[in-house]
Amino acid sequence: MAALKRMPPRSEPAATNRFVSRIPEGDTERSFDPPFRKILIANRGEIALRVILACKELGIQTVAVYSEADRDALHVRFADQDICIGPAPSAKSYLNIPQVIAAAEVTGAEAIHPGYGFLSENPHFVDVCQACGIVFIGPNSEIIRMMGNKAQAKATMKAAGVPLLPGSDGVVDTVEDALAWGEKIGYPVIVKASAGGGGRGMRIVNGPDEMSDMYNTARTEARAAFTDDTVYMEKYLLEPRHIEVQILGDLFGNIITLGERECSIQRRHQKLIEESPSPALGPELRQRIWAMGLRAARAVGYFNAGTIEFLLDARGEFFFMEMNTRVQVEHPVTEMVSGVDIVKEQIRIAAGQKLEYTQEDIALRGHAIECRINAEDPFRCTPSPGRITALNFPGGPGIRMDTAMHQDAVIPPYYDSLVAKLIAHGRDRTEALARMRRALDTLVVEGIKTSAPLHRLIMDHPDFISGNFSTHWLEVYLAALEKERAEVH
Ligand code: MV4
Repeated sequence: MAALKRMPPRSEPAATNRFVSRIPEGDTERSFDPPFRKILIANRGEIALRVILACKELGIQTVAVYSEADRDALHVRFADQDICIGPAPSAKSYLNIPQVIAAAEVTGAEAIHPGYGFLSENPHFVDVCQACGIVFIGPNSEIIRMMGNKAQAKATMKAAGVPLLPGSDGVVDTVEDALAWGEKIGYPVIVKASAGGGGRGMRIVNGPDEMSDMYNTARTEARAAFTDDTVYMEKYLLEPRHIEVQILGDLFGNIITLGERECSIQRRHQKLIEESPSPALGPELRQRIWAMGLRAARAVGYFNAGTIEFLLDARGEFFFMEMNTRVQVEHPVTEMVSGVDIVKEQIRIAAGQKLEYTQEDIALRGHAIECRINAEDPFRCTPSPGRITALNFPGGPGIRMDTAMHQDAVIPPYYDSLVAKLIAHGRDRTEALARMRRALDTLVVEGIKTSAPLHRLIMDHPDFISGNFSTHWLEVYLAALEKERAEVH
């Protein structure tokens, strides 16, 4: 290669132009061991693509699996190999363990990345992978099994000294016990399915007169949804915030945190907006919640990427709610403030490599916010599958979009409605919000309806701008919007 011609030295005096370079020297040829030769991605959509991008950077070959509805999907196009594993319904394809394992075996994939959802928190799948000599990119099945049982997870955390809400110690087997716990805890209480999480099999009980009905419907719903109908109880917080702590751990017992995410903007137990750092935490509370996230992870010998969910009350007290043993949808906000590629770290950890970072290496910078773009009518909350006829992806400083959308893509009705995650980073929250507004204004998705217009309204709302909101804020705001529309029409 021809050497670049050096510019002649400038004649102006440089004395007034002093600066400090933060660019490290001697870092041009850092080598690394590729963690695996080939990975199968047992997922679809933006997260399958996200994993493929990490593999490409690491020099790892990729295998995509897909259902008959996803033949033309981008994760199939960008993988090195692809295998159809069944018809459109996920039970017959993305959840079909024998088909996924067979695809890994015929392609010689050494490891499987499960993404989120589907098989990502299925301890049986992890056991099958192990029996077949395939590395599961995540924690082991014992950790997943324990955290999947929310009553058991709480008992473990209590023993470790992680703060919990006042509640039943373990499962509540009869209405009589439920009434006794109701008196002890004090109303309102919430009945939650042990096998639940994310809102299903949950009932709020305002007084003893409601207990029998609510307890029984919670159990019936839990039986239908999870076959496991055991439930536990805890104090119901009226306007909590949902704050979660991102953890990374390796197989050598090193565990670090990448800080917290604020996830209170949700509807029907689906998060819509996430950000980091949380506007609700001051430095002292932030340190305490991180320390408890680390304590929770250490208590179970956690490894790979994980998230500890807390509820924060109006008085600034926080309580362990549950632990997620997968990479989360909202991991990009943490990547934007930490500079850590969480998916790459997951892969390296699974291959038995040490964490690339110590806690001291982690310096969180600025503010990041994510809007989940769903294929749905934003105000009616109904799905809007179909063909994408025109697209423009926002860009410019501080913008990232994780998506598998493409021109003429058909969004199938069978799966989650998430079609894109728009992430904005800035020096502070004000700059991140300004960048998000500008990105939403230049995002074009035609042919389907998306939640983008709702996000644009939220970005201008005084409560959102001030950071003053709880988990119920969005429901109240949507009801107000609905009322406004009813009056106009
Ligand atoms: C709670 C809670 C208040 N107190 N737990 C759990 C799953 C998550 N998606 C919502 N969850 C909640 N758990 C205690 N102890 C409030 C919520 C909650 C909620 C509950 C019922 C109906 C709507 C809700 C919306 C946001 C948060």
